[in-house]
Amino acid sequence: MKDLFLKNGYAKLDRLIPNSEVENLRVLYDELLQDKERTLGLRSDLGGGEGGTVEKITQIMRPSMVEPKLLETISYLLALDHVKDMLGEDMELDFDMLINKAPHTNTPTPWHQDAAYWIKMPDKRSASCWIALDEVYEENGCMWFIPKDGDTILPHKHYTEGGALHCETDAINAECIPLKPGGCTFHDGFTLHYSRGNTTDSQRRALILNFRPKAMIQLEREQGVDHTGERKVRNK
Ligand SMILES: O=C(O)CCC(=O)C(=O)O
Repeated sequence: MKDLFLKNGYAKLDRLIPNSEVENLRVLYDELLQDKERTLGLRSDLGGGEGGTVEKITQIMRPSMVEPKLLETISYLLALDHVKDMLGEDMELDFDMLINKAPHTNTPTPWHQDAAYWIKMPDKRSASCWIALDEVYEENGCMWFIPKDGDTILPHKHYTEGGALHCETDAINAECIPLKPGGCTFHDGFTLHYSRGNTTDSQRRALILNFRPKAMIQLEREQGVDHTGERKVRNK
């Protein structure tokens, strides 16, 4: 996995966490999805919907600030172990997020590189662990990746004001990664990725943990970046 991650900028792990842990996470996850009061300010529709309409792609930033029990689950520890193994002992959790695709919302997450959302950092190591809490496949929005080609960032734009960033890319080499619940992918900040909309009868729940070097987290915090704020292009 380490070799593939370092070569392509992404890799998959068929099982990160046991089914019992998937069950625990689903309970906490669904409570957060339903609780619009406690998640206010951290929650938005990545699919560009406005307040009042059905959320197509619910994104909740830093869910463990609202529900600290998440940090007691073994997912965070297991993901960090893999990331340290791939990128070094100084890697730490920067932020977590939930991204849920509601049934029959059919809204893709557009092609983008996560680093476009982040400030410029001298140490470019990062890994996002995308944990599937449902079985994921093309029709409900599993992840697709394009093997990365260096650390350049393509120009990114918003589709809608405050909505997801996207960039133009040739997706001919894109690889689709279906997963069972409890499986995960790791991708770095420069790896292009996307997911199709959810056209099925059930939700597509993912918990995403982002890791980077401790010193870079400090740099972000000094610049006021804690991943609770607006979505915008920060890294041009
Ligand atoms: O869950 C998705 O559809 C997109 C996830 C994503 O863009 C990310 O984890 O960086």
